Amino acid sequence: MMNRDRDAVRKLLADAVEDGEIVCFSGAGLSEPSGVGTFRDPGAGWWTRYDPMVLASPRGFADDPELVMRWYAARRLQMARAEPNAAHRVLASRPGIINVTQNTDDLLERAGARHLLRLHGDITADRCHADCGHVERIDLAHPPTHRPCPRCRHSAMRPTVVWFGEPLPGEIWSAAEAAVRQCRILLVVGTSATVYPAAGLISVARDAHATVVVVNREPSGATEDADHELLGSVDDLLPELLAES
Ligand code: BJW
Repeated sequence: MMNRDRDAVRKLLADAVEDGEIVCFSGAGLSEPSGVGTFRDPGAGWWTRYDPMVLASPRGFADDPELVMRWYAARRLQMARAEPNAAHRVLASRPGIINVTQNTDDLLERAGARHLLRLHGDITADRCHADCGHVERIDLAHPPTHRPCPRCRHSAMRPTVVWFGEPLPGEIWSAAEAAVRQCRILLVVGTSATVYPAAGLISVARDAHATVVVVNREPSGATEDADHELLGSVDDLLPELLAES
């Protein structure tokens, strides 16, 4: 039966964090209190207003690269204005927590997280779409528009993120799977848990007999696998659940 007891969860986390046995698997809800848009929240989520296949797929980029880069410029400006919130800060302050995130923003890094695996890439850089090897760091406050790759000139520059239909970075995925297989607690934070293979980490944790703790504003794709589910905002709940005793 699902347990919603905050004190029980706080105790579980306190024991496991000392032993370095927590993996936090996060999504867009972690950065929502910082003012970064989510993807599927009714009304506010990007995918409730725009077609993900137009903005976040190789086909969409081939069809209209100017549009895709304008959308990334808008998101980059939003991220440039954002600051890490209390949830980023508490996750980063606990060296025993391995952060596996689907988020492409740099807020966990800016909060000081040291052990961080980014499954869907990093929006703070662009690379050549044809993979000639050219990569450029981006100033989020001055995002670039559509432009050719300056090295190979055959293709265009694009964000170093993972679009639909593209594979996740292999080494990062393997490291995330290995960490989840070995953890005692998988803390699932601010994700609809609907995008694969990332959401499959929850089954990996279950198969390895880890305890699954979900912290989300509403029930999600992780609900049925949760041993504990706490509903609320991450910036309220995580500092309380991970408070040092
Ligand atoms: C709060 C809160 C607060 C809010 N406090 N909570 C069937 C058809 C077609 C494709 C597929 C299919 N089945 C599977 C696939 C594959 C596909 C997929 O999963 N599709 C499903 C959607 C159906 N997956 C892929 O294509 C992946 N690649 C792949 O499978 O490769 C295979 C391959 C192998 C070998 C060769 C080639 C290919 C890639 C997936 C890439 C996802 N990319 C995106 C965008 C790019 C990144 C960027 O620009 O930033 O990544 S999509 C978007 O979704 C983004 C996110 O990382 C990802 C997950 O979203 P997330 O984080 O869960 O956000 P939301 O908005 O969904 O949820 C937020 C939650 O927070 C909500 O529940 C809120 O309630 C909550 N919340 N505020 C607490 N304050």
